[in-house]
Amino acid sequence: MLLVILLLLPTGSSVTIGKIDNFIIVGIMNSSLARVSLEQCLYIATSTASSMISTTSSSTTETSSTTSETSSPTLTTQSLGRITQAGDTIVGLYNTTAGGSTGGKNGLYSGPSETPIYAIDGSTSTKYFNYGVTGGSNTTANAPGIGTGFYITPSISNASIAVGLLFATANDRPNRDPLSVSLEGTNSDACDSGSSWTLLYNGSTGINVTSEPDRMTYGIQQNFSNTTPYKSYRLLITSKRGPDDAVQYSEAHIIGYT
Ligand SMILES: [Ca+2]
Repeated sequence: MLLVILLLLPTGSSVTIGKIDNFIIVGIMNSSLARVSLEQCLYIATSTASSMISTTSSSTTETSSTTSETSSPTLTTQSLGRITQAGDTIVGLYNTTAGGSTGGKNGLYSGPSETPIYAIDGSTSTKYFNYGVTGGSNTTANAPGIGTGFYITPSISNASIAVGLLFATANDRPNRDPLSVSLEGTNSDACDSGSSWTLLYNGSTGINVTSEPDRMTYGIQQNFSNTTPYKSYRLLITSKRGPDDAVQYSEAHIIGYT
């Protein structure tokens, strides 16, 4: 900025031009009145310059302060994905219903290669197979395998929030496909006690009901509302496609926030 201050004084006075930074001073030097005017002029110029510098500094400070407030927001994020994964602590169940205590566990598998760990290993080439108490040689009823499942304590977090389920079919026998399921959560270590569980979901597995889906294929993820974190979960099959000796599926994952 360029500021010019012009003093008008009596005829005969000589003119002196001075400059302070960006300020040009025009004054009178041959009379006491003129000197006073020049001194006042210099004072005004200096004061004005200081005031402007001060104002500029203040603006800069305010701008910096505003920028600082904008660049430091507090953000809270949660990660949505599979809560369950290979290596989690998982216990196979049978003869068990939601709200009830464990009716049986760690048994009625077809063999060591089809235990619950294969429902969470991330591979649709492996499966979890359970006859349940009415299974085995009984291939004509719908009951075999109903009431089987597992409880699991995810290692990813001890306070996950479950909001979905994702199943995948096994390699054969579509009538063994699970069609409906219940999911409960607990923060207790008393996983065999029915009273420790809270029901979170009771509905479709997401495996197609009306037509037989491809083998070793994921169904549609089923979503539900829940905002409560839990340490452990219990998943129980409540129906299957048709008469056969067991329930089986290649994958069963809980989806949620950690
Ligand atoms: Ca598997």
